[in-house]
Amino acid sequence: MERLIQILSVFLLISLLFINSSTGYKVIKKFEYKFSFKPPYLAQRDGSVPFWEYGGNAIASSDNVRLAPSLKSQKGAIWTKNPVPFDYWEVDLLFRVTGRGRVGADGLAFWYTQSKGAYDGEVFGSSDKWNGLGVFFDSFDNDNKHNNPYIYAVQNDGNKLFDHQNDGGAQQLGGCLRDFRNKHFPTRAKINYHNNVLTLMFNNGLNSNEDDFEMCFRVENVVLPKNGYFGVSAATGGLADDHDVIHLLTSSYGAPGATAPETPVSPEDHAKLQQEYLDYQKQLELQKEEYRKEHPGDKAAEMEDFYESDSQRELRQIFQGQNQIFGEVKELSRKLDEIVGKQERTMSLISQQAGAIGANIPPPPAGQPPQAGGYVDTIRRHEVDAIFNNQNQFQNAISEMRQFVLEIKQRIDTVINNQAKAPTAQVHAVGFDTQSLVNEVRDGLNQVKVNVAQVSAHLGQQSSCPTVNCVTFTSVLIIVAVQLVLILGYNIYRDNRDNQAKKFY
Ligand SMILES: [Ca+2]
Ligand SMILES: [Ca+2]
Repeated sequence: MERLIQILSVFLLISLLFINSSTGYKVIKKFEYKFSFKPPYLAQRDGSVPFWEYGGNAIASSDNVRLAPSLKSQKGAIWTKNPVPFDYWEVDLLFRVTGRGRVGADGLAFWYTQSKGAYDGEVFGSSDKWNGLGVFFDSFDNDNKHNNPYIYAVQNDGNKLFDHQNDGGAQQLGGCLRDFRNKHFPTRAKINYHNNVLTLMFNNGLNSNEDDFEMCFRVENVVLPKNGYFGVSAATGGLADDHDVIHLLTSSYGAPGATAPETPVSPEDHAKLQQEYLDYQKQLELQKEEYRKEHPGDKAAEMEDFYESDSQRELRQIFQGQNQIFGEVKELSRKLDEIVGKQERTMSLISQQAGAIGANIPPPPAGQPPQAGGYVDTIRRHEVDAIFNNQNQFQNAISEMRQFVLEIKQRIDTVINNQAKAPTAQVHAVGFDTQSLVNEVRDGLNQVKVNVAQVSAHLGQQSSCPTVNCVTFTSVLIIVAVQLVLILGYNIYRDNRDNQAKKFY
């Protein structure tokens, strides 16, 4: 097992080696698994966390370390077993602080101290008067300045009492106001201590972007004791939150002397490193094989799953990408269905309206072909011609009647003139001339009557107008004019409706 771990550490050292070109120096950053924990095998079956010790009310599971549960006055902490052998480091802390209350308490602390702190101390679950650094995620507003939850760092030389009542007060090295409670995604802090500069970058857990960090504070000239211990602790008070640490990943920076001026890597060196890397991989495989033979069914083989291999990572990324594509395609399909549904509804509305228009048209008479367009019956040409003919006959008959009436009038005038010339004729009340004239007038009137009767009979056959004396010449002209206006109006109306019907389709 020891050998396996040694080889594993060398493997990680080489794989995590990178060149920081911006500073012009090679900076060796190395993942330190002995100062880290992470799921899915955070705690082993016996509840222990490899390379770490926890106590107080803390409980470790395979997924996280619950430092303090959401009960009143709980305290818990987890500390590294061994002192940190490197001077500069970066700690990536993924955690959740969740509670049902609008306000929570007390908070969570990250420590780097000369010696291990307590598991049920006074400062966020660990010891006061520490020598080193404390970074506090302080939920509760003790000084009532309405500035919590607050993140801040306090350095102590082992003699000062923490100013709890003022949330650190003047002891703060630096800090920022960030609400880290009850976030949808876990919150994340990167605490970086390099070349005596302390920096805290914070991810507020509002989205799933793991690189969405913002600067909380940066403090220079921070000198921390060497060979300290890492720890995380939490405490609740009258109010309570769950304080869960999901992972703590430590990387070390090489000591100041370990940073070397930038020199180009020669192809020979590169090939040599590559060969060494391949040799180590082979050796690792051999060792693992031997170990499996020696310890068949041993659960320590789980260490293999502790770290994700390149191919596993690639597979996971492909899987995530495909899930995303699948989601997008599903969304597109749903939108397409919506569009098709809307189109069908529109078509059915159009056909309903067309049906309603068709229902208003009377069916064409039997034996007659339906009208073009099939909408409205109309006055036909021959009917218009018949009306004109009737009107002409009316006009002729009326002219004849006028001539007769004029003739009668002339004859009456003649009779009156004759009587005026022969006054003596009064003795004979009715003279020969007068008698003959009266007879003539009577005959003429009879002839007019006969003619009128003939015209009336003739018109009765062709026209629906009941009698001749129902119309005068002026009224006939008015009727003709009204009919023309009606026909013209009707034609315009019909054209408009035809045009509208065309537009509708
Ligand atoms: Ca506080
Ligand atoms: Ca405060």
